[in-house]
Amino acid sequence: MNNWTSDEFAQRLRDVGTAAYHDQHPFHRRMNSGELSREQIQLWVANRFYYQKNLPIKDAILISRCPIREIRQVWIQRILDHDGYGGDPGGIEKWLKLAEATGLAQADLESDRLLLPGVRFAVDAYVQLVATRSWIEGVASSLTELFAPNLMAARLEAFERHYPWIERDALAYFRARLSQAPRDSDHGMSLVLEHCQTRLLQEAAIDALQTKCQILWAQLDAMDNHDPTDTSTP
Ligand code: AHQ
Repeated sequence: MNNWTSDEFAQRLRDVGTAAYHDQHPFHRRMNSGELSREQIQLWVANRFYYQKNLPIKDAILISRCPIREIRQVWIQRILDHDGYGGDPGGIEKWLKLAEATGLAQADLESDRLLLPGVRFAVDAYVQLVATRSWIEGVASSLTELFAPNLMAARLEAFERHYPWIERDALAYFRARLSQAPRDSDHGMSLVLEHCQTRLLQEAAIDALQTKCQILWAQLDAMDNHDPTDTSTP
């Protein structure tokens, strides 16, 4: 089979998100229309923390598997964005501030006390995907962020309108993603278009992105199906 042209390949990558990105998940739809309870917001913040704290781990694994120095030099910024660097406390610190603004204690997140099995296994599957597939498939899996800016903007608007009990400053994490996500997805898209030079690699990139969409979707399934007042979670 012959390769897709660059334009056709890029369009097929975008089509994956159009069909399966988690902005369309019922939990996000209810969040963005103001229907979530305080407990459901807390459940989401606590469970998404497990995703957030595993991002730098995932990115460090990707860097360790990428043989091209120039790519590693750029990709390392993602780790600094989350772990913090110099004067910037980083995204994990911002997420902990968001948690406190929802009424959670930082210890609730650090201890994984509220972590649902479905979220744990979905996030661990993301780290495993990057640890076991080629580095360029790992890059392709991060391209869900092509679709993140619209979701971040909708989320910020929804939180300010429907959840005024969360102070605006606590939403700093999402404001930072408005510029970090497009910067990252521009870089990721250019790498995937440049380094997937066979039809086989192009299809592997599509599969990695589809798998990542399912990883994001599965986390919200777990939260959507959990009654936050039910304290019997294992
Ligand atoms: O805050 C998010 C983030 O830093 C990242 C990094 C990127 C990756 O490397 O997979 N994906 C991602 C995402 C973040 N936020 C999610 C959200 O809904 O708030 C979206 C998620 C993504 O689109 O993959």
